[in-house]
Amino acid sequence: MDVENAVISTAETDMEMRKKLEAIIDEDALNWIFEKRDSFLDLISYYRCAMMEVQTKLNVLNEEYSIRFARNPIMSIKSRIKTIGSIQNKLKRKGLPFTLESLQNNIYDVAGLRVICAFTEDVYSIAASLLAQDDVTLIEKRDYIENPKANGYRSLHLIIEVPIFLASEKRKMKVEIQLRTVAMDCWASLEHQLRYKKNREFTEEMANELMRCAIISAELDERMNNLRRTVDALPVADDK
Ligand code: 0O2
Repeated sequence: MDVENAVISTAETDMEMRKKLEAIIDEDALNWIFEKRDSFLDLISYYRCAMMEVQTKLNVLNEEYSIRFARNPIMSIKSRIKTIGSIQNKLKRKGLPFTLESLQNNIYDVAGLRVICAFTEDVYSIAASLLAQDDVTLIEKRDYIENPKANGYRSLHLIIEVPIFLASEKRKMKVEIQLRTVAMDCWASLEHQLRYKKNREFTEEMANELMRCAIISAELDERMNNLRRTVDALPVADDK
């Protein structure tokens, strides 16, 4: 059972819901959810609105690029709201209390979008176009393409703040955007699957092999970029 669905469900009595949730999350999270359920659901819905807002901005950019350059720089967009369990773990890891204030002030990836682009250059053009918009504020940028993580992970991470307009107020909400190429996404998805396989030891040799795969993936992006530049430089033939 999904924690968020259980929290949102109104059909069940509190007692029934508590029983189901006990199997998934710990006592602290459980008490917190029951005390703050309404405010928590409001907050999550604001994050969902902000996520939709940013996704629309990205779709608009993709549409414009497709008209101007006859191709789509964005191949797909995935979105997700962080689960309660994952929020709780992150707060715990950072030694922070499990409160709504603490969540809003310290967890910047409650609303997350993953944008898969065709080429590395598209990652940077889309990021630049988004950040140039006057209602978008950049809070944090981590360029793991320029500076890959020690394990080889590459992506451009942005934390931005955007306004959402509610019936009687305007709120600024944070959204995390991970921009990456198809090759970067392929590596990250497979690495995640391999590394988190249950009850298996992940050896140093495996980590080294993953690193070699990351280098091949970076080379693939580089060669594809070069190929695209060559194709773009070709004279345009007349339509028959
Ligand atoms: P989920 O379920 O994807 O949300 P912070 O505490 O914010 O300073 P954090 O959150 O680790 O540090 O930030 P970072 O390093 O920018 O990475 C956050 C997200 O990037 C991760 O989310 C992953 O989605 C992705 N990511 C980062 N490093 C790796 C990696 O080595 N491999 C893969 N496959 N993905 C990575 P979470 O937090 O894992 O959870």
